Amino acid sequence: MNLKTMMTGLAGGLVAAPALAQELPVVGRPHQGGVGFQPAVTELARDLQWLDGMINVIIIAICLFVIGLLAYVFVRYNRKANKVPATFTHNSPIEVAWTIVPIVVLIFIGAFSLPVLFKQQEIPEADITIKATGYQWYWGYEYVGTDLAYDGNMIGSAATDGTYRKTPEAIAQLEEAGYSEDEWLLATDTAIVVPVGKTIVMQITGADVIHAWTIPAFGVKQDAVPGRLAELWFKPEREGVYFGQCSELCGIYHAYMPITVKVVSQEAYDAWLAASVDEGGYTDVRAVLTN
Ligand SMILES: [Cu+2]
Repeated sequence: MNLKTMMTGLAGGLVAAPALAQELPVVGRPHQGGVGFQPAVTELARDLQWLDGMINVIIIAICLFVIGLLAYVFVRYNRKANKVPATFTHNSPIEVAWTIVPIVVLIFIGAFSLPVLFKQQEIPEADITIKATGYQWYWGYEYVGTDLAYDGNMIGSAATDGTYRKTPEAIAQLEEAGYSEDEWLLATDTAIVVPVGKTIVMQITGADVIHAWTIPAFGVKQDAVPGRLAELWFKPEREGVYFGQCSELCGIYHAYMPITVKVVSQEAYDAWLAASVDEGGYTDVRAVLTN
């Protein structure tokens, strides 16, 4: 490292440190006017996005075929072009064909979709297990095997400023937490922190009514049903910030209980976990990010 790089780095560090700049890129979030998927950062998400594309091709082909048949019938068999209509009522070969062909199409789709489903449902050995409990209207998290447990409330929700509106105070809280103004309704005061490249198993349950925990970029979603403990798993491949939202209508503030996951390096995770266990609750992961 030459002197200039060192000085620049030092100066940058001095400027950035007090503000605790958000150093993780925001990877998984919805965009205004967006229609596609969020970037896939797990094998599960890649699988289901591929499956969606493949089934779309089949659907479009079937739609074009049916529209083509209809157009042909309109032109060829209208009253003018076909003055004497046929009077037969059965055609066995066609009836067999329109029974067999859809069965083959469904078997083909099932042959690709069931393995994708089973991969989600067969929970592998976990590197880290986290329990998520849905409450009206926030999420509670417990790092299984440690004493660490904390809640995740939306910034600008009842717990943080009591209004559920995008007030100047809520915007200030967002900025202080390292989020942009348009991440209101997505960003939470704490986040789930996990290391990149590790298998994370989430145990999902509900405390009052049914909620659902999801991170679209991971390709996972699971209902949080009171009295039941369901599981999902993911192995994130890219460091960054990922947002999700409660996905089961759970009451008046359902739209105000988002989910934030921060995927960091193993070293940052270890440092964050130690600091948080020490403090007896969530500590800001930005304090231990070194990149
Ligand atoms: Cu909900």
